[in-house]
Amino acid sequence: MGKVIVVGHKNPDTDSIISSIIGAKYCKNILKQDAVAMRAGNLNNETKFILDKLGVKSPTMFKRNSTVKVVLVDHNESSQLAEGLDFSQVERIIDHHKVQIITETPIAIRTEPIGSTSALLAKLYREAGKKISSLEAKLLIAGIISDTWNLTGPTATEEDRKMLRELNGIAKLKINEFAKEIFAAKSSLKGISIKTIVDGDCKDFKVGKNKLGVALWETTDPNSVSPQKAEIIQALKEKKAREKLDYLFFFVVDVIKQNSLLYIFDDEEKNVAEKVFKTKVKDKEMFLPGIVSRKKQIIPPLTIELSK
Ligand SMILES: [Mn+2]
Repeated sequence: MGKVIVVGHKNPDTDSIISSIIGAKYCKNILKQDAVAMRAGNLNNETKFILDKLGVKSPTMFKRNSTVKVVLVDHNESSQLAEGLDFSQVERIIDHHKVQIITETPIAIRTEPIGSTSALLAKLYREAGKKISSLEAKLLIAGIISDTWNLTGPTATEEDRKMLRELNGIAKLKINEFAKEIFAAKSSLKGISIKTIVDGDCKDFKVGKNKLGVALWETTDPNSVSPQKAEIIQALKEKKAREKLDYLFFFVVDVIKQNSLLYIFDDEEKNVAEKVFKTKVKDKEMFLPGIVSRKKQIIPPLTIELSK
C-alpha cells in the first residue's frame, strides 16, 4: 500500500485537526500503512492554543495532488473536501456526521453517532488492542472536549464520556481546568477578523439544487461579537454573493447557556428560518434557546424544509 494523506474538513476545527494527526498514527501503527496528516485550512485560535500547549506541530496544508490517496476524517461531504481533492481519491472515511455518499469503487467507512471523531479514534485503538501514549491521549481528550463542550453539548454520548475517562486514565489531566482554557481560547477574538468570524466555522451543504452555507461562531461570551453585528451582516451578504450560495445561515452559539442567535439579513433565510424554528425575527436576529448543534438540530430540519 502506498502513502495516504489523512485530512479533515475545510475550515477545520479542533476535532478535525486532531483526528488527522491521530488518524495518521492509526494508519501507521494499526493499519500498517504509511500516512501523513494534512489540514484543509488555517487553524483557529482554539486549535492553535491546544497544539502549542501540548507541543505538537500543526499538520501542513494540503496542496492539490490528483494522484495521492486520502483518508477523510471528521467529514464525508464533497462540499467540505480540501481544495484540490476529488472524491475518487478517498479510500477510507472515519467520521461522525450523516452519510450521503455514493462511491464508484469500494472504500472503507467507519462512522458512528458519537460526539467526536476523536472519541471514535480512541475506540478504534481500543478495538485493535493497541495502547495510546500520554500525548496522544491528551490530544484526543482535547478533541472530545472541543466537539462536545466538555460533554455538556447535545451531541455528547455515553461513549464520549467513557472514552474521555479511559483516555484520562493515561493522560491524568485536570479535565475541567483544561476545558476552561480551551473555551477561553475558543472565545478569544485576538487577531480575529470579521472574515474569520464569518468563514472560520462555515460548512457547505447541498440540498437538492440548493447550495447552503451554515456558519457558527461558538463562544462563551456572545456579547463579545454583538457590537460587530452590522459588519458581520455586511460580510455575510458579500460571502453569500461571492460563493453563490442560495442560503447562508450564521449562528452565534453560546456554549455555556446553550442557546444561539441566528443573524438574519435576507428574505430567503428569514422565510425558511421562520418555518423551521417557528420563531419571529426581531432586529435582524432570531433567539433560539437550546439550538446549538449544526449536525443534530440545524441541518436536519433545514434539509427537510429545503427538500419540500
Ligand atoms: Mn467532529
